[in-house]
Parts: sequence; C-alpha cells; structure tokens
Amino acid sequence: MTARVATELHHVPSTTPIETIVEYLRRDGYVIVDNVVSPETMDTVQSELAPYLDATPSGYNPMIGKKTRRTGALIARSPECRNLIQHPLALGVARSFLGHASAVQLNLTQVISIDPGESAQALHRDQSAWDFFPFPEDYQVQCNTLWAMSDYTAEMGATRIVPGSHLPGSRPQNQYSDEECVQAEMERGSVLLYSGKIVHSGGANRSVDTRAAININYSVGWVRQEENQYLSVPLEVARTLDDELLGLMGYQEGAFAMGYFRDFENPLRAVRGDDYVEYGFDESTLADSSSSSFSYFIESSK
Ligand SMILES: O=C(O)CCC(=O)C(=O)O
Ligand SMILES: [Fe+2]
Repeated sequence: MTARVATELHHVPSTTPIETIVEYLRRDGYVIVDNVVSPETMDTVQSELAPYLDATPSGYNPMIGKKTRRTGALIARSPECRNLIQHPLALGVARSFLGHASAVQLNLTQVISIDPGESAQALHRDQSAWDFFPFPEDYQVQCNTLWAMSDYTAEMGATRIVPGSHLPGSRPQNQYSDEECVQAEMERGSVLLYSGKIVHSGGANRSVDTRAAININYSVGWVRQEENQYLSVPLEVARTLDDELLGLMGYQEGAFAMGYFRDFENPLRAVRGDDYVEYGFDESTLADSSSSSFSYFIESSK
C-alpha cells in the first residue's frame, strides 16, 4: 500500500468550539479557521500599518527572505492588531494548547510581506528559535498564528506545511522535501494556527502581488520572547493598554519568580504604579497550583 499524500489541508469554520480547534491542533499540528475576521478588519490593519510596511527593508538573509519584508512592533503601530492578539478564538486556543504552563505570553508580532519573485523559505520548526534546544517531543512550546492579510494562494506564497511532521519520532527539520509540503491556501481574514513543532515555511511568490500575513506567535511564559516587547512598545503606549495585553507582552511573571520586578513585585506595578496590583506572584495563575514541585518551593522552607 502506498502512503497517502495529503493534497489539501484541514479547514474548520469560525463557529467551531475552541476545544475542538485545540484537538485538531494537537492531532494535526495545524488547523485553518476560515473567515475569523472581516475583510474590513484587514483593511484597518493595512491602513494603520501602511507607512511602516512601505518603509520596511527586505530581509538580509534567505531565512528571513531577501524579497520578504518583516514589519514588527504591531502593538505600538496598530490598535487593530491588538484585537487580533487578544482575539478570543486565537488567544483561547493558545491558552488551552499551552495550558500545561503557568503562563502564556506573546512571542512575536510581525507582518510577513512576501514580495513577487521571492523563493520558498527553508523548511523549519519555529521552536528552533530557542537555540535549537531539543524540547521533549510531547512538550508544546508555541502556539503560532498566521492571519491572511492579503489573498493567500499557492501562487502568491501561501505557507507550506508538512502534515505529520509534528509527531513524536519525526525527522530533523532539514530532512523534508518540497514534495511533502501542502500549501495553506485561505481567504483574507482566515487564520492558520500551528504548533512550534510542525515543519513549514513561507512559499515562493510566483505572482505579481505581495502576500501578506500577520504572524502572531504565543509561547509558554518561561522562555525568552523573540520580539522584545519592552523595547518595541514605548512605556507611554504601554500605559494605555489593558492588563491582559500587558501580561501577554511580558508584564507578568511567566512562572514563579520568572520576570519579577524590583523587590519580587508584580511587573504590572512598573507600568501602573505601586498601589495598583498585589505585590507578589499570584499563585492562582499557576497551571497546576497543586504541583508538588511548586508546593515544595513555598511550603518546605522552615
Ligand atoms: O510567511 C510564512 O508563510 C511563514 C514564515 C515562517 O514560517 C517564518 O518566518 O518562521
Ligand atoms: Fe516559521
């Protein structure tokens, strides 16, 4: 019997319950949710970001793409992108998918504009960003999203996915071929959600138009963020944001003691002032507050 090669990726409607989306993400390593936001929402993002998109230079190596522009700092530059970061569907999936960790955070925000003539990016797993650390095969580090900001066709460079490459026992990321990829074609306003463990890449753009995707990646709270939110979002802007978004940006403890402020204080106090929130770490945010290792930390000192 010959192995069946997938020719089309799995799509679900935006009415799909979050837990069902998470099940698909665990099973397949990716899922495409169709038409989550309207074309008008994407128009707003486009107009808020237009000056920055135009000014962004192309990448300086083939991995970031010599005919690809990567425009970051989306929280500072686009209020509509804040809504995408906090979108109940995407954030709900991320919080559930990464629910084994005490906190979920934003890893990066970036519009990826693949311009005409760009070749396919090298196949990779996004979790390699952490210095190629061999995370356990059953430990999910990231929950990533690519929102289609433009049309997202194969010809324009729709993201390439290797089905099955997230599973335990899979090959190293450099041992996959172009023939194993299936492209994530989708409509503008749809979103591709994928695990940091699935092999994928940007596609070649053989069209005359730019393919644009809003890449919003979440991770467990204890790893270093790829995009430095404290530098990308000036404090004056941070002060105007809500607590949930600030927490995702890193104004939270990403696990017990991870990223505390000053005298073991809650980092939100750095933005809001000393009277604003509880002084120390909020244990109720732990994924497993009965975890024996954490209880050991706080109870066994005499
Ligand atoms: O632009 C894309 O379709 C994917 C880009 C990507 O995978 C990356 O830069 O890590
Ligand atoms: Fe990637």
